[in-house]
Amino acid sequence: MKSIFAFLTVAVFLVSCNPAPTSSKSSKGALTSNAAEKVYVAPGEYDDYYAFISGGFSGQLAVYGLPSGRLFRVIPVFSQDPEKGYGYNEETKPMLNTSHGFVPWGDSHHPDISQTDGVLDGRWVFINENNTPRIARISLETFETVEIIEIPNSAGNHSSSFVTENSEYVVAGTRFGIPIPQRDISISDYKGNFKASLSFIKIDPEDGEMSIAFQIRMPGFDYDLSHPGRGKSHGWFFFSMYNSEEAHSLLEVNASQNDKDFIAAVNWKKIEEYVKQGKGHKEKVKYAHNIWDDDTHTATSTMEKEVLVVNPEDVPGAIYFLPTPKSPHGCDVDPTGEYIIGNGKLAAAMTVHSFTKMLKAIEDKAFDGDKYGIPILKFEAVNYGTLVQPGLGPLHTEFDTRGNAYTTFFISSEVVKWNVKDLKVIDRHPVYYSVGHLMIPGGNSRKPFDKYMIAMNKITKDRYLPTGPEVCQSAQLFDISGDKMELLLDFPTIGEPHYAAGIPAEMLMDKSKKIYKLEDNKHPDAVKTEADSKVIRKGNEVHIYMTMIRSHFSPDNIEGVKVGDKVFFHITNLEQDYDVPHGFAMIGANTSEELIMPGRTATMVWEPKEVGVWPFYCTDFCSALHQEMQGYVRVSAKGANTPIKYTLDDEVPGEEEE
Ligand code: RUQ
Ligand code: CUA
Repeated sequence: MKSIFAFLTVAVFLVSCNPAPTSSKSSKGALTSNAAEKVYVAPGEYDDYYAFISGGFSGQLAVYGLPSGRLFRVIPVFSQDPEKGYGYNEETKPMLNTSHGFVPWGDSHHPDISQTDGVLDGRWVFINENNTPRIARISLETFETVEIIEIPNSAGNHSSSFVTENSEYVVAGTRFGIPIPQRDISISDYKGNFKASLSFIKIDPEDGEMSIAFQIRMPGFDYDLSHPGRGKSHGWFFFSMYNSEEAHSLLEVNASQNDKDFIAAVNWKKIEEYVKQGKGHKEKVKYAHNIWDDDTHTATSTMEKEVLVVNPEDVPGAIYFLPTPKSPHGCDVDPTGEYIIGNGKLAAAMTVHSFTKMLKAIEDKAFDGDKYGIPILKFEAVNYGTLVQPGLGPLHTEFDTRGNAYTTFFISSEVVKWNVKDLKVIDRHPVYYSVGHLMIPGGNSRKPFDKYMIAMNKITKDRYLPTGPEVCQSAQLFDISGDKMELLLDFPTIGEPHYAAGIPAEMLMDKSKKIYKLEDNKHPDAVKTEADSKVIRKGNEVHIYMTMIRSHFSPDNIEGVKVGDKVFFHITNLEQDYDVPHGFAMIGANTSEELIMPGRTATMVWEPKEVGVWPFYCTDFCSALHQEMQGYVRVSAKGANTPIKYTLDDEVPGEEEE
């Protein structure tokens, strides 16, 4: 217990004795004179890289340019977003459906870009939700969330969402042990009774659709992070874990007792074979699978009822434990696939395991007992070596193409560059402060693009103008092309960034979608010409089929709505030009605006509560006559007999033609 307190004391000490606030005059000292030039992207010019940075407890994914650090866009994923109507309009609400019902918020951690042959292919980015376990897939053509799958038998979906080198699988692993199936038992019965799940989610190679192929039922340790093997270790997946003690209270002490926890090495190819033979058992579960359809512009949510579960003892030779000091957080595999690095948060050294040695140890049966039937490999038999005293509190490691690793140290607030083969520190650089993840574009693949690295920091007090008690979240950009890391730029981020994924801009920019073709719009409530716009009453529902084009709605005067009605605005944006979305907002509506892209349809529900004449308007400044883009709905009393009437310029749309 003492050693933990020692670490915590060091942590507090290091955080609290950071340099005094810098003034704008003195702050440039640490930078070389041409740093500004290196990050300057002139007006109208493009950045070299896209960086997708997790929004942490915002639940979203933010898109930045590198090297400028400019924020381009926040992609709503697990949380409602009133800016875009995501999770508010009828089309996107099903995306946030779960087995717990509609969940408007999530905690997003680790984005990872799809790969082909171990190289980024720029098709999709996946990201995990930690709280209500889910994995999302985002299209890199539309920069929209197109699928969310819930993970059953899981809690604290943290060791996720990493992708194998041909995007065969994206994995999801649980941080919290839970009773599986969930049931009413005493928490003190944790040990042996609480279990964990490692889920392998198949990715359809054509359309990217996810489906849970199998779930491995593991002992109730806390699986923290994971990485796929690559190259020679393709076919394996590595999961770090803490709490091999199976503690259930005051984990900061009770889960820090063992000198070594484990990295679990999972031979997924072997389990895939086993499953192909029809083995494993099905368990009754409930999890939501939500898919966005780009033709109908609508999401559907299906409640799935079954999952295939594999017990490790039934597939001998598929899973091994690699002893790893001490409560490892990050678990990273280098681009060659040979080195597996355990970032032991409480360890004085970094542990590097060798994949080749691991295979040999398995062959030699160099075991050190087992845990719940899973063989523990002898530490010496798998360990390549250790990097002694590199810093305090290692969390995550990324790689370049030159055999170097870059590790973040939370407690000593620095990034350390070291050579993986020689186990020698080459360079170290302070960060401001308490760094979590770092990211090199493609750093998770066989081909990193090793020009820039960003460090994502948890604490930034004194780095920015204060904004009350809540301080900026922040990233720092480094040039890593030379021998020494060079700090270039600080830039704020949204939420608390965990991991990020980066990709050269040229791989995405040309395929970025510009408009939705009206003729391809298969939304059942779309109207494709003004003449087709109309209003229909069905009992106490009023359906308004509306169009929008610069700079009016059709219809723009609607009468015959009554208090107690449920009014559906089905709105189609008729524009077919890039960069002309229109918005829609209705006074008093208990929802967000709609922001509708050219050629798309979206639906907003409004339940008027008061008699009167109520205006609506376009929220997006779309033309010189944007302010004129407005209209009215007349609302009569509940029992009134005002007939339905809808007009544009006092004419019924489409009537002249008949
Ligand atoms: S975590 S700061 Cu959510 Cu990936 Cu390590
Ligand atoms: Cu349309 Cu403003």
